[in-house]
Amino acid sequence: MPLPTPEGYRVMDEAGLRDLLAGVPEVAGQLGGDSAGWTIREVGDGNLNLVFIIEGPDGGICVKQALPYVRLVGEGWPLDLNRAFFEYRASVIQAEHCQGLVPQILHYDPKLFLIVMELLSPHIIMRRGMTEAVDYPNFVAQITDYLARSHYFTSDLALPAAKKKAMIAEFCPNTDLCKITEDLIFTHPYMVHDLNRWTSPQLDRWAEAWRNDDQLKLAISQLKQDFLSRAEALLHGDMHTGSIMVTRAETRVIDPEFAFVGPIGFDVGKLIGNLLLNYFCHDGHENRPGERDGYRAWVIETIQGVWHGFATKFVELWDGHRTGDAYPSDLLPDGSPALRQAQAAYMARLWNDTLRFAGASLTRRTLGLAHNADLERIEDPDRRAACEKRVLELSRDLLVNPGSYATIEQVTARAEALRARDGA
Ligand code: SR1
Ligand code: MG
Repeated sequence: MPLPTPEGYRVMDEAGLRDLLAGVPEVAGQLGGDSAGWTIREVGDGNLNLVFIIEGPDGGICVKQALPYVRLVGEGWPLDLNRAFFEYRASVIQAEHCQGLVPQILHYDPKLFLIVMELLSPHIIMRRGMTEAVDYPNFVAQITDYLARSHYFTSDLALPAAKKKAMIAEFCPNTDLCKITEDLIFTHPYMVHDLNRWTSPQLDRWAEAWRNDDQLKLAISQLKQDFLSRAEALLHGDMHTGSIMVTRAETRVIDPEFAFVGPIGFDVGKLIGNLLLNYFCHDGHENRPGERDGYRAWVIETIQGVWHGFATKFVELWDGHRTGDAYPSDLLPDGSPALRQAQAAYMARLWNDTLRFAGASLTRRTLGLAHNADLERIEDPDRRAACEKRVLELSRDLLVNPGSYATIEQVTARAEALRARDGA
């Protein structure tokens, strides 16, 4: 029995898409020529959706359609089609604040749960580039603009309370996608669960240790509570290097289908966690020890730059755009010591959140369902497991002892020390 879907919904194929797009003048105009001559390819290799690239004589576009189930798992895991709507809405909001850093949306079809957007070319998924040790000189400057602006301008620091509450209400129903995160990141890797997987038998004892570690289970449960309850700003919701497309000059953040109003540190921490994971993966890819030392140094610099750039820009926005209802200037005048104190406390909490969410993302990519190509592409399981053990060790420390890291340099130093200790 196929899964029930709303009237008017059908899974798109080449012919259906050709007809549909031919009927949307602004899209057909962008492709040019006769629709019969357009080339259409399904290229989706993500966990959830169909993705098509359509090319005509005048240009190309990208189409993303939600399936009524999790593509990675199949029809046994039904999934709300409305995620396409949340992605569309988040994309529109983010484009207001982060122009040039997100793909342009050309059309949304509410019956087909289908988004037509700008084709990013020659951009590639950043994770692919980073797994092959490609550096991106403009990445830090651009991603920190995105992180600071998308979060600041959707927070209570910039928005009046009524607008902020309306935004919370709009994204609140994205419960299916939040539930994926709640389960896959904050719960399953710390218990016995059919969906978990890891490099076995090398990591069997590590997975068991994670399940028996009360301190760790308390830390991840407290973090889950923060994720569930802290409505700070509109989040991307899946902010990792697989959700970023790059050239050496440009950065674009894609795929905000997990968007909801939550703790800012979740996005920042997830990105930093994924960069840390990439740092560790190169021991499994290099042809001779040390071959990728230069690249590792770039990754470390990038991790540091992401935190510093984000934190600096966020506070600058706060100083320059005090348009929200939180921390009113009537009580805390511009430039006053009291405002500085409020900012320092806010950023200290965000830092602590960032560390813990980074830690959580490291464990979920090693012991949970969805792994990262950075590590998955290491063919030799012994070499892969050696990298994964360092990932897990750092993960636990960030989750359980975030207070022992005062600076991002201390985090990267710890990552470097783990490699050095193992003689990597
Ligand atoms: C079943 S979806 C698995 C993961 O893919 C997405 O990229 C999210 O990270 C999600 O947790
Ligand atoms: Mg995605």
